[in-house]
Parts: sequence; C-alpha cells; structure tokens
Amino acid sequence: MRIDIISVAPNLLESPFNHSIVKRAKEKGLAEIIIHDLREYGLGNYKQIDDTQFGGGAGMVLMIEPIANCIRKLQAERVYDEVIYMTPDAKTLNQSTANTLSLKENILILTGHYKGVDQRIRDLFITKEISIGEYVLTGGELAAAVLVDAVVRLIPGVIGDEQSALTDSFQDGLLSPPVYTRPSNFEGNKVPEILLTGNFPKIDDWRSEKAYERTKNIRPDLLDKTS
Ligand code: 6GU
Repeated sequence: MRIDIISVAPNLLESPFNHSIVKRAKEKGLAEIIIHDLREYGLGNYKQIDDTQFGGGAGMVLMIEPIANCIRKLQAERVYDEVIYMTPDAKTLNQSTANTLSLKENILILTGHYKGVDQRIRDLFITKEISIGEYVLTGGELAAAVLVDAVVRLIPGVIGDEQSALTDSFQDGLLSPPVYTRPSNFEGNKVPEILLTGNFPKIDDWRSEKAYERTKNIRPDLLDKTS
C-alpha cells in the first residue's frame, strides 16, 4: 500500500511511522508512506497557504489553490482509491473502516489545520472524511498518524502472527478479554486458574465470557450493534 499525506506540519508525522509495526511494514515493502509539505505549494514569495474567511470570523482557512495543486500533481502520478480528509466534523473512525482501507492500493490523506480547508476542496477532491473522536486536535496530523497505524497493521503480512490482528478488540465487535503473563502469583494476586489448565476449549469459552462481560460493563452500546 502506498500512503501519501499532505500536511502543513510534516515534522509532526516523522516519528510515528518510524516505530514498531509501521516501521516493520515499511521495511518489508508492504507500506510506503510519503509526506508532502503543503507549504511547498504555497502562493507567491511568502508561500501563502491560508487566508481569513469570507463572511468574517476568527481563524484562518487553508486556501484552495495550494491544496488543489498538490492533489492534482499526485493524482497525475497514480490513481488513488480514496482521498481522505482528516477533520473533527466527520464520521468517527472504527475498525470496520480500518479493515476496508487496509485492502486499498493507494490512499491520499489531507490533514487540516486552523479553521479547516476551503469547503470547495472537500466538494471537489475528497472521497472520504474521517474524525478520530469527539474532541478537537490542533491539526489533523496526529489523527492521520492514528489512522495510518490502525490501517497499516491490518495489511496482510504486516503482523507476523496473523491471529493477533484478528483477535484484537473490536474485530468481533467486543472488547478484548483480560490477559496475563508471568508470574502467576504477584504478591497474592493470582492469575485466573482456568488459564493455567491447558484446557484450550475451556479457555476460549472463558475469554468469550470475559470479553462479553467487559463489553457489557464498559461499552454496552457495542452489544446493541452486534445483536
Ligand atoms: Cl481528524 N482532526 C482534528 N483537528 N481534530 C480531531 C480529529 C481530526 N478527530 C478528532 N479530533
């Protein structure tokens, strides 16, 4: 998968993609992530990328020309399956969206800043808008990093133990059950007996039960969706 990200703060995006699973995906050639600095497409000597909004009001808006020029240049080089705009005023990212995106060939992600981007960018170029939750971040970069992490780990071959991604929280619509490792007794706090028995069908049952219990307590709304 190739992922292009257009950003006004490209340095914010360097570190998250050079660790752990995303780093491994890049090294294996399963993911290529290219960051584009919107400033390079800015207008005039000052490389202007934002301006005050028509109709008045506080906050700067990212202008249409720099973004259009950048997107068009990239689109001339390849066909994008999705052109995604990261914005709080969109549907929230979920596992199902991450699963779908993980099977795409080329994805272009636009991250906003300030008051957002000129609406015509959204009308003309964007095929999908994604928020990562009901709170406001300074810019879309951290949100884009979250999206890319969630998607890249699902690309077939990225996680060695294929089981691992499939048994994540949310893959079956439930939260994960509790997990334990050594020691089996920490200052009198013992690991549930069942996990030490080696009775794997029983252990599977126990995990399902705990996943259901945890979901019922913390996210009962998820149970309404799956049933
Ligand atoms: Cl995608 N962008 C910004 N700026 N804030 C957010 C967000 C995105 N998702 C949640 N909050």
